[in-house]
Amino acid sequence: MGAQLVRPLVVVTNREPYADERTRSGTRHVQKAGGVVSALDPLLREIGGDWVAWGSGSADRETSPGGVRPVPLANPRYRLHRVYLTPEEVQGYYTRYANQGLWPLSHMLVERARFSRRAWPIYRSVNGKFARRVARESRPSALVFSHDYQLALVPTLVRQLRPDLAIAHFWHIPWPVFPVLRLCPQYQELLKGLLGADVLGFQTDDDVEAFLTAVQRTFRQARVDLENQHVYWQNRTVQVQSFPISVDVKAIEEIVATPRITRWSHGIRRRLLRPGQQLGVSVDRADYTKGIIPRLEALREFFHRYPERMGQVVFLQVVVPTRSEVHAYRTLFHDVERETHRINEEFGHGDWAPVVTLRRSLDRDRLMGLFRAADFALVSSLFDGMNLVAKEFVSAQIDRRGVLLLSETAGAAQELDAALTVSPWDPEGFAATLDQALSLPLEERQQRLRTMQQHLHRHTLYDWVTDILTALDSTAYAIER
Ligand code: GDG
Repeated sequence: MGAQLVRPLVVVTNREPYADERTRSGTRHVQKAGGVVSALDPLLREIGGDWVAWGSGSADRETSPGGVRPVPLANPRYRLHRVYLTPEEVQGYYTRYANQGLWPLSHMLVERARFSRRAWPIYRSVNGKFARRVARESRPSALVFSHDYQLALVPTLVRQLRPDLAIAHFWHIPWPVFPVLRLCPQYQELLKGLLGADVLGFQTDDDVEAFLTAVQRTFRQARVDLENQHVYWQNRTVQVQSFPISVDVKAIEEIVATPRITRWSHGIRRRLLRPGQQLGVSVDRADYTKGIIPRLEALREFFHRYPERMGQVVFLQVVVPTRSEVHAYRTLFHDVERETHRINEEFGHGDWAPVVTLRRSLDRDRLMGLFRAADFALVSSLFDGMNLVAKEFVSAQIDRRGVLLLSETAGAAQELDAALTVSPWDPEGFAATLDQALSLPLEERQQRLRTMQQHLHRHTLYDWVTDILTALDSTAYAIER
């Protein structure tokens, strides 16, 4: 990719792309995992700019004089501006309001959502902290690109401080339907916060429609143009549009074709499989929205219904630790281990264990190598804004032998329509589709992958960002691939 920066860019996210952690012998510089970071870091490395984020690493303060850390360390390409939060702020803004309130609500898992009256003012004031930092670091005429449910108030707060800036905000997770949104006591404030943006991006048209409906039902003074996806609000036009996020398909193809990852990829098959067996994979943050337990239940159902499949499949589930400060996330690990153990006890025999659970993160190159190595991938989220793992799996399948089983309630399903569809709410159906996947002729596997790979080549990560920034200012960027 070649890109030319015409107006300065300021990215704003909750999570920082790089953290510095204290160790016994000094400090360690780590790149953080997660959808948002893996989408934006390659872009800023290419075009440069500024990134404002919460400095969450234990050694962040020492390593960033004046709160600024040029990154990546080995070859600095952009400036990371760290916003520091007190433990009370982290608890109120991040753990409680964002992760125990907005996250489950947006995924329509209403019984898990709790909105604390004490957390709300903290969420608001931390959004203010981010907005002030953005206002301070942004050069005149900069484009601000803020992100997600932790920072819903940033667009309006930045606009109040710096009306000269153009602001795009992208909402990475689903937008809940109005009867669900209304359960949040502060939903009107959240809508007002987001309407401070010039461009408001969502993953799918369903999200856009749900957002526009909420605005229409809530504010009599807003004029909503459903057809052109505009809101006229406080003498401004807010463009509300879907921009499905994607992956850097070429970079993934290149990584998995290197001799090192090719060797690793073959090696993992040799280590895990006996001749004739197929390798299934799933990779998720340990999050209840990803449907890990329903997936394991479907696997159990699968071996019950199709006993002849015993010994034919090894399923590797990588569960990456995340948000361990939230109780529901800590208990999920135990549940995954319990379910894994149950399946292996019930169906395993000799040296064959149907499920292998890996509770740690892998480096990105190996992760892509694992996707290349797999015969099938299970992505069975309950709800998911997009799901980059599904797109990465398709991109990494350069040998074109893998089958993607994808939940229809993940945003990715709207584009990857050559995947086999599964529902985490339908274990029998899930099991039947898995049985079908294992017998899918090679030609059909290839055809399905080819269709999806072509789509990803036409809609890359760079198209996503170009489309958003061009919607903000058609003259802002020249990005060539
Ligand atoms: C949110 C939305 C939306 C995972 N394990 C490791 C690792 N990862 C990488 C994956 C992928 C990313 O993290 C996860 O992205 P997802 O899209 O699957 O999910 P969320 O984190 O929930 O992301 C989601 C996304 O934002 C972007 O808009 O798609 O719907 O929920 O890239 O590969 N990376 C490394 N090691 C791991 O162990 N290096």
